[in-house]
Amino acid sequence: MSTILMTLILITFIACKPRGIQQAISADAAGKVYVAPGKYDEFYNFVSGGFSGQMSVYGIPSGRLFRVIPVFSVDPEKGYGYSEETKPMLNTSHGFVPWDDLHHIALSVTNGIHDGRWVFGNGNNTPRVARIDLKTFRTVEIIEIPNSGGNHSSPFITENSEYVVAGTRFSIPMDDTNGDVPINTYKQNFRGTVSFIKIDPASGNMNIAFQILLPGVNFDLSRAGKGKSHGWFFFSCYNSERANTLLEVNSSQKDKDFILCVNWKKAEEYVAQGKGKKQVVKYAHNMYDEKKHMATSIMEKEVLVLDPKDLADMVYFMPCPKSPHGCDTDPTGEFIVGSGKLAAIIPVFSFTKIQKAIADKTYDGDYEGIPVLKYESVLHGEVLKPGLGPLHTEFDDNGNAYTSMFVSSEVVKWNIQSLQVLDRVPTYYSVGHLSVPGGPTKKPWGKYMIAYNKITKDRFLPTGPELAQSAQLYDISGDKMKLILDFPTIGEPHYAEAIPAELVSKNSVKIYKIEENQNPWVAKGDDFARVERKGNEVHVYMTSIRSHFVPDNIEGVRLGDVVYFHVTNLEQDWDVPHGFAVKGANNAELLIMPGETQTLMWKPDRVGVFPMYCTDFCSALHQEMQGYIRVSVPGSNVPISFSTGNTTPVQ
Ligand code: RUQ
Ligand code: CUA
Repeated sequence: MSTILMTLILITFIACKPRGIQQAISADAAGKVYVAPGKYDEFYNFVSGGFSGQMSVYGIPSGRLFRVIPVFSVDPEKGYGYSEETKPMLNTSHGFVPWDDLHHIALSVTNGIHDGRWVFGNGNNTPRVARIDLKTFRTVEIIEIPNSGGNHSSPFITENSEYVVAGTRFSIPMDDTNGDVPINTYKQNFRGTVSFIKIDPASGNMNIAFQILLPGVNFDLSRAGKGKSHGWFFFSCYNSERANTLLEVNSSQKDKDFILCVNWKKAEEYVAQGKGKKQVVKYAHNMYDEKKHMATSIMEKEVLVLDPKDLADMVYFMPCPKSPHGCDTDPTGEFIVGSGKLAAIIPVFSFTKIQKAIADKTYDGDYEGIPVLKYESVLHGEVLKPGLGPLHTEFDDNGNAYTSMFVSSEVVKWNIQSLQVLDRVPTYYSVGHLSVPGGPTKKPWGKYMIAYNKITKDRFLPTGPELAQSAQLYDISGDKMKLILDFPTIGEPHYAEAIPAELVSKNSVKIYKIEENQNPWVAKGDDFARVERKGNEVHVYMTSIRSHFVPDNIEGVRLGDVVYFHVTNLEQDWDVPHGFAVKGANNAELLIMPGETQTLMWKPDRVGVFPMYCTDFCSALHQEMQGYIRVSVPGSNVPISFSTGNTTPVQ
């Protein structure tokens, strides 16, 4: 093990030790984060949930949690992934995958500025990209990525939301090859790809436009160019050693790895000229139809691959010390900051110099056939002694950068032009990503910086072996950064973005119009409520409205039947969902929004009478919102019958 690595690991342990909290907070902090009851926060903060697979939404500056948006993981609270309508959202080429690991957030942008339309998230494990509609705060589309493993450098976005990208963290044998190869043939058989997913400007729908075939390195993070560098994309990568075992040591051998510079406008030209090769692959593409209240999943069969070996002037490698993680472009698009986890400096690259080096062919040889630009020729300069373990950089509206230092547990503020360190503040502890509202856009809103930490020892009341995950809010409106709030988060927060609240709140959907409900199983009023048998399937078309179900007594189901409860919420009032649950169902509840239809599948496992009820406290008579369903023996001649309010005694 190299000594630098040993030192860093040692320092990691020291850094994780609790420090005194006396220096933690500035005197006027409470006033700065206090949002009085009934008042709204200034920003929405969309925070990735890491291994929870979800995204959560907080208010800034209060740190109040508003919502957890289910994305890649099932969510019994909302019935997501449990209702028949939402199950297809989690379909993949591997079948139903009810969990993932969501690291990064990308809010849609127009002209490089947040537009409040969609937020994208990546699934790291079974490579996927999701789109959430900010009118409903619901996941409306998920696309799987072929030729990929560990979709980490994703879903970063171009300045007019033309594309979100997906880069492989794990290189793998390509999907159309016989993947049954010895793992130690990594160098021959494993490749990396970066995918460009086209966003339809009107609908937001995603489609993989092309993939670029690359050497078997580990792509880590990425950022689009903007302003003058619009048309380019930058991806950090580590493991240029192309090791396949004990990466901890074996991928940290070289002094420099790379940032990949992709000229995606050039790639588009090649695509238009028919230069891509169609490859047979298999990946799921899942979409939620807001009128049908229902998702469909289709299996796509082809992807277009561009190979830089045949296509010049499309990709270049730029040396970057050492195992770079974050790769961030400043608001002007001129500067690209590489953060080498094991580097003692932070290199800042100049887009103008990159263009000149390319024009002059100032190369330092090639890497697997791809030109490597000379480090000195593309460097704007290095931030000296920034701290230890630089990971990620965000920007304010005054030409300053904020870099998280994982090992030394601090945030360092520095000037992009002069590269001078201006300020540093401790974080508690081991900070990962940072978020400045608008920080990755052309127009940072400044004011706050939020740090998402990996370790929280001693910051919150203990909760057993696993402690609260945490974020810390800093005021960056002055010269000095000031810690003003700690708040716990859901899952493990990685990246987050924050956006002025009014860009989102004004578009919020309040209800779904019942007359526009096109769900095939809708019952648009009590007159349409019914129970129908189709072979061994029993379909219950049920309505809910304060405070009853129609029907609330159902008989004629037999053991061995599969029962589908299609529940339509007839309410047309904001914030009046009804829930639905039945005893013993190997399923979650449904939570049905006003005007929406959702379906719960239930396979009764025994004979008897089963209660069902509304799970969401919807009115003073919510506890009365209940019913029964009777299950008889197989072959029983109890006829299908259903009613609400029928008090006729049985003879
Ligand atoms: S990462 S803590 Cu998965 Cu974005 Cu850097
Ligand atoms: Cu409906 Cu409670």
